[in-house]
Amino acid sequence: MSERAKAAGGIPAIIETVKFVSSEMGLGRGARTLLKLNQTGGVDCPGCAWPEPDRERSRFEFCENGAKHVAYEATSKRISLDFFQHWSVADLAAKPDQWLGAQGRLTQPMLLRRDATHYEPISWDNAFELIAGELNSLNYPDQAIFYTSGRTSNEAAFLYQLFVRQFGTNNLPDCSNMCHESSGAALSETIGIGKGTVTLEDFDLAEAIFVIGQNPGTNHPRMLTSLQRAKRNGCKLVHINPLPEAGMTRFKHPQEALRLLGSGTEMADLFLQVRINGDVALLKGLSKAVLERDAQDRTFINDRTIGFKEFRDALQHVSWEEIVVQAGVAKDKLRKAAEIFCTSNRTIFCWAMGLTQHHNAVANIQEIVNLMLLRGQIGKPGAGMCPVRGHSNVQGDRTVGIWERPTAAFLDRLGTEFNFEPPREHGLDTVKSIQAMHAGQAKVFFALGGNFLSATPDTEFTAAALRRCRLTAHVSTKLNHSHLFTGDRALILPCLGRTEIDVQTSGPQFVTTENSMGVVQSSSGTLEAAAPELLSEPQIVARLAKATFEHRTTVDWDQLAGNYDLIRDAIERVVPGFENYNARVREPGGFYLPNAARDGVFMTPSGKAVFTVHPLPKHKLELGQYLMMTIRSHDQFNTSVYSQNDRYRGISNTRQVVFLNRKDIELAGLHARQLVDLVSHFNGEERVARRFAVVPYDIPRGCAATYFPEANVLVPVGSVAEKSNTPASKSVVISIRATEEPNQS
Ligand SMILES: Nc1nc2c(c(=O)[nH]1)N[C@H]1C(S)=C(S)[C@@H](COP(=O)(O)OP(=O)(O)OC[C@H]3O[C@@H](n4cnc5c(=O)[nH]c(N)nc54)[C@H](O)[C@@H]3O)O[C@H]1N2
Ligand SMILES: Nc1nc2c(c(=O)[nH]1)N[C@H]1C(S)=C(S)[C@@H](COP(=O)(O)OP(=O)(O)OC[C@H]3O[C@@H](n4cnc5c(=O)[nH]c(N)nc54)[C@H](O)[C@@H]3O)O[C@H]1N2
Ligand SMILES: [Mo]
Repeated sequence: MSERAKAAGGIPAIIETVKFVSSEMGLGRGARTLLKLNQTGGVDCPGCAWPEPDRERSRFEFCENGAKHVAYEATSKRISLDFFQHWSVADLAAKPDQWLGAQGRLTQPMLLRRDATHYEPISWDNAFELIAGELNSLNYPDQAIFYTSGRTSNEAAFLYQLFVRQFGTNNLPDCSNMCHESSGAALSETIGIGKGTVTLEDFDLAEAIFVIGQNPGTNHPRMLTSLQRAKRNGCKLVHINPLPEAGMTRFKHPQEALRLLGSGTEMADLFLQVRINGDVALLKGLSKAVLERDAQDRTFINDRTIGFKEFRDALQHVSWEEIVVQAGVAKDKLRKAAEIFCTSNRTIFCWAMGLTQHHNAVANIQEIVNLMLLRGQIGKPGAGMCPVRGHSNVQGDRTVGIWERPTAAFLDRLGTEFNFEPPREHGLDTVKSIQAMHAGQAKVFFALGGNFLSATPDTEFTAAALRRCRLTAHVSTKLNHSHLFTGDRALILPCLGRTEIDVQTSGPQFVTTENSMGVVQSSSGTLEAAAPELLSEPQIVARLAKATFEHRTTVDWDQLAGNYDLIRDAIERVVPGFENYNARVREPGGFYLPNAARDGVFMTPSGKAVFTVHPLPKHKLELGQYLMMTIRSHDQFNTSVYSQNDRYRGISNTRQVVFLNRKDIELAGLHARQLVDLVSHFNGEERVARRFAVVPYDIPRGCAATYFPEANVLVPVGSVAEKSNTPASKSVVISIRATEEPNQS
């Protein structure tokens, strides 16, 4: 453990980037690839979903972490055939995710037979036939589950959902179920669209930006550039987080670092160190302060919203005492934040997983909506809601139909376009899929990307669920734990990554993605395929569909997978907002999807934005219990772990740590670096994670933090957010026990 970093970015970020990229890719190939990243006509960074500037782009539109995500995919390391001959599945299963990912790219389809100890090669044809055989022998289509992770392009995602719905089910869980589902649910109900309402240009106009429950220095580093620019325009920044995250405190832009060599830009004007899940209280405090100052926008409230009176009356019954205790933030600090909020005429609220992964996640976000409606801050330039998405195309996948609860209108258009009757009954989300497999109700699990086992809650329960399947099959670029805790039989289907050249019968293809701000843009790979056997994701879906349906299909799969323009034409006819898709996406920078709320129109049943009333969450921590959040380190992309370091938080050579307040450590009779076992408590059940080192940290009393995915064993599968069913992986109740050292004798 070393000192916590005082600033994010700077020269250490440059050194780290060069080291990692050159070790994975070689320096020349690495540099050539990075210079294409996020350039018009180049590769859309497979890292986060933060947008690129619409007009001028710098030569270096990428960050340290984006560069690492690219190098991780574009590595020159390969998993060869002897690797799988050498390593048994059991031995591989015991290796950490970091080791598995570091072995290089997957190069050929592999099969794990029933009761076999090792994976063996299989041809693509045989692999598709095997899956088709299992699918066609199910009693009914809902016994199959089709997961998607958010790197999948619009084209692959659209084709995939078409295949799944022709097969006859809406069982399309995705990573979004664990991510921004709560934002989608909260915003659709209140402002009539489940997406954010700002564009990048709004950041230049904003007078105040609130960043709550998000760590952009690590997870959306390019966002810091926008925040820095905003600051220089005189915008005020407020950071609301249990942790004083590095990038939000001070930021040295890596591209300016060489020039500046100073201490960087002072970022947040105000830091509110909220307790974990104290945000409903905190946001209610801000709303209360707005009303007390009589700073609400009466015209906006009267003309454009409903439910204000109920909201105001309910708020009167919430006392400042309760607010201060639950938020863990003093009243004068809340007043300072309210002062910034009330004196700004253009305010943006940004948030991510710190708000979406709690029982009351939907309430968290709807309290932001309440606050913003009070001052009419939605639907005008320089103001609005900004849920900052995670995976680079998680928003696009949902737009083109990856959703277990599709609207009737979408299914109608899909059915008309392809001349079939799509299933109407809603399907299973991620948590329900795990439960269905565990209960033996689902038998085939197929994943287009991702690492289902490590990303989902309750690792041991999920492993048992996967083991009860007849077949588990994964389309992947890298080896991960989901390949190693399998059904009776398992398949690894290796695919092209986004950085690679994709040639189909009609010639070289590009794919498209949608970023956090609803911009649809193209992405073309520049590197040779990692191995000759790799297929593109659309090709894999098409061949699987052909094997499964034979003549029972209304779709010309070969034609679509042979020319992605045709897939885009079909998307244009099925999904509103994609008019002239092929032409517009070829223009530099792509195009914006329509967003009524951004334009000030609320597509709710009443045509108005809706105030909502939520109770203060109940916290029932017993003595010796803590509320634990599972968060990302600076050196991982979700379950892909790059190193054991977390530079900004001063952690090196380990991820098995639990961050605790010094005073709590003292009171519990623990000491720094001591190894402890963490026990989570839910409905009388206990789950244990062993041997975590205690780290004293600047975190509120009663709170704890651990890393995802190591701590996922502690997240109970049944502990979910209301309405969105997102695992409450930032609200885990734990207690701490000294680790019993194994008996030496
Ligand atoms: N380098 C890198 N980039 C990524 C990813 C990655 O793993 N690595 N993942 C991508 C994905 S899929 C996503 S969804 C995003 C995730 O981006 P983030 O949401 O920033 O990711 P987390 O590490 O989960 O961080 C949550 C933040 O919320 C805070 N927090 C936790 N609980 C609370 C709370 O109760 N209240 C408040 N106010 N704050 C809280 C934590 O202290 C932390 O700063 O990043 C994307 N980008
Ligand atoms: N406790 C806890 N759990 C969490 C979270 C948390 O904060 N705390 N965060 C949640 C969130 S926000 C998310 S988004 C999920 C993430 O869940 P997932 O999206 O399922 O997980 P990833 O780790 O992003 O997936 C990594 C794998 O994707 C594959 N891959 C990478 N690129 C490609 C590609 O181009 N094509 C294909 N086919 N495969 C590819 C590689 O094989 C790699 O091993 O995890 C969730 N789980
Ligand atoms: Mo995410």
